[in-house]
Amino acid sequence: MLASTTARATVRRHRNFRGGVLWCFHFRGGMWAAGAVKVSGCLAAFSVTLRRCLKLGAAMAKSKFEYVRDFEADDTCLAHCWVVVRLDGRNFHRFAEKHNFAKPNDSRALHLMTKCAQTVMEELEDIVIAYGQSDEYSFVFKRKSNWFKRRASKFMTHVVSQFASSYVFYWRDYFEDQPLLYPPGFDGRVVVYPSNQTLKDYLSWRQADCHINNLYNTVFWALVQQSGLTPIQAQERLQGTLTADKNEILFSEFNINYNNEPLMYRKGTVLIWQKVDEVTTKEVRLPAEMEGRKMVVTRTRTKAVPLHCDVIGDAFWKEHPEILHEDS
Ligand code: DGT
Ligand code: MG
Ligand code: MG
Repeated sequence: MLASTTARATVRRHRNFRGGVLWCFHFRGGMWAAGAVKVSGCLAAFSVTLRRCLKLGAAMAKSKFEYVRDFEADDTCLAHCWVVVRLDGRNFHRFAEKHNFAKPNDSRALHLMTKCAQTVMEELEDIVIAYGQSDEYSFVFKRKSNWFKRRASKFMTHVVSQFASSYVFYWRDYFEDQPLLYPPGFDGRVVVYPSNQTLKDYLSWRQADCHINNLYNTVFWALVQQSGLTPIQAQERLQGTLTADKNEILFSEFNINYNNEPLMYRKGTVLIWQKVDEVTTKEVRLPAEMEGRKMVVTRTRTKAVPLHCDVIGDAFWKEHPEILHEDS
């Protein structure tokens, strides 16, 4: 019992009001005992105080309720693996309907999702890349991250809560004329990937999912909105069709070349850290001057920058080797 108590205790040195040194024992953020000693030669007294403090600590840690701590699950993510947190909007089918999202893609909604993901990357630590599409975003933590001792619940809850509060906080910046009718929710999960290849395959899987859904939705809504089919009829028309068939319907019936659809819709959004030059104007006023002069100031900052590119092929990983680098 004593061993576990002392392991959690820290000793901090403070200066007391008489100029002596106050050694304080802190236990889980709260100070539970303190011993004061003049540096000038009271080591014996200090050691007595120290022993008393440790005894007191041991007695306090023996609370009969202490055992409940053992019920906490150990959810440490395996060392040296990539930790991925994926979140997804709860019942966004309904949320999109209620908030009049454009079909099949609402660029305001997608940009808002990306703004929230940038906020997550900038507020939290150790995220090297994120990928988003539809109502989901995945965040990849550094292999060597030791943030919150790699506890899965900490990774997941911090990501999801930061994202959800950002979604509400920034809503009006993207939906000026559309009030937020009720608070949206997001679920989250943690998956641990043991190698660079499994991580790349994970991101490829999400991007392939984006492609499959977006192609389907693009044809589906063209059939409903432009050909006047009911949703059931459109669904029946598309049953059993392959990618080539859907491309053909789009081209021959709606004059749409799927490859010319916006990249953000077809590929989703990748967020990576890049150096960006930020240009601002500052007013500088010399003492002799009545009016300030405007000066252009350029600052280089590292920011989470959105890209709408392919992550399935090798080109992306060759162009950005730092993402999978050993030190990540
Ligand atoms: P869940 O995740 O099981 O709680 O249920 P949902 O409804 O969120 O289902 P999910 O995540 O499989 O699918 C995402 C839904 O979000 C899908 O029904 C369409 C909707 N959604 C996402 N982005 C857009 C958009 O830009 N425009 C429209 N109209 N709908 C969107
Ligand atoms: Mg969802
Ligand atoms: Mg989803």
